[in-house]
Amino acid sequence: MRIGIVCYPTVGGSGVIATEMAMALATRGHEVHLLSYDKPSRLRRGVSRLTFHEVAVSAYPLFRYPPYALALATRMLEVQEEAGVDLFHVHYAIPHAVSACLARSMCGGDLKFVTTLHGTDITVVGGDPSYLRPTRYALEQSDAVTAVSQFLADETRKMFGVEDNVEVVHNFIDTKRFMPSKGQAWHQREDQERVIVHASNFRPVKRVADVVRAFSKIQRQLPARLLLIGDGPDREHALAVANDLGCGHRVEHAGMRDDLNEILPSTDLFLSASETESFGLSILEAMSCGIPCVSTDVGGVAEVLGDTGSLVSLGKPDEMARAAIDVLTNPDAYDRMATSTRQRSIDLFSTDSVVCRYEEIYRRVLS
Ligand code: GMT
Repeated sequence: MRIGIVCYPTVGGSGVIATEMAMALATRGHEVHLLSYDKPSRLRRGVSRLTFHEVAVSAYPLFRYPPYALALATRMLEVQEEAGVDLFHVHYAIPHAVSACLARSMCGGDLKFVTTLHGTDITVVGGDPSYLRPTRYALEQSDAVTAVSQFLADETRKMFGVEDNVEVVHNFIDTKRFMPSKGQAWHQREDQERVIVHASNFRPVKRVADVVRAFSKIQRQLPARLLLIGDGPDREHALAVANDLGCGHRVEHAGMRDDLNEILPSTDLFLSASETESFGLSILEAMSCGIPCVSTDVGGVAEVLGDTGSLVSLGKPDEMARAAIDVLTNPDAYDRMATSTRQRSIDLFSTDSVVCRYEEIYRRVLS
């Protein structure tokens, strides 16, 4: 098939999944066209049959907000005409699905598109009255709509009243790139220092300060350090909280990294304190590396973790700390958790099985 994929290029999960999908589909023999306003950070060089198309938006002084949705619709149309794309797969509804509708209208109705919902496009942004109606319209016009968790599919039905089926297709992970290390776990190392990790875009919804608060309790009882990966608006606040709590010297901010698959295996526990998380891709990345996770029990996280991690209440860093200390003081339970978390990522979330499901959806849409 000739497939156009539209995504945000940033280090957010939707851009990561879309880019990994583009590469996986090209590797499986499809011709893939990836459209975004910048080269996605996860895009690796030298993947044959994969072409990146930049969407350029002109910054005319009259425009307070450059009309990206229009520029994207135009680029989609151009790519369809030049490359004979069979269908587009847009990741994150706003505004990508609306641009797809416009591109379809501009070419006389002959453009198929599948929309994948990722999270805040429904749970936060989609509820904004200024986005709700065009987003609902675009979902109704989509040839297929998928959501990355059952939680998100249910939310979509509730918030948007979309009658048609919203199919659940979970996110996936390359379990051969994200692998456990052959190094030693904390209980086998001489210093026994536990390396705790958190990776996110540091948006308020991630509540990174709660991760720091939980860590502050943990490090009072165990030798530990916290590695914060990623960047965003709450970075300064999180680091200030660490200093206020007197554990700043044990917190390292590693910034944006594209070598997570190399960093995660050398850590011992992943913490996530999000307020909402439709899936939690970074949790899955840690799981695939055999790193146990403690997360708030929100959104679709339980679907990802199953019984291989610990779920705690939102906004209760003390509870998070207790769960983490339990895991990090019992070597046998820790090893069991590390094995089962890795196995779950292989059994349920491997790239091939999930990409196959998308191929079936494409075939159905095209038939
Ligand atoms: O909504 C965001 O925070 C960004 C969004 C994205 O574009 O990365 O993240 C969402 O999609 C990810 C990939 O499907 C999920 O793993 C995240 O859980 C989801 N974020 C939220 O629901 C907050």
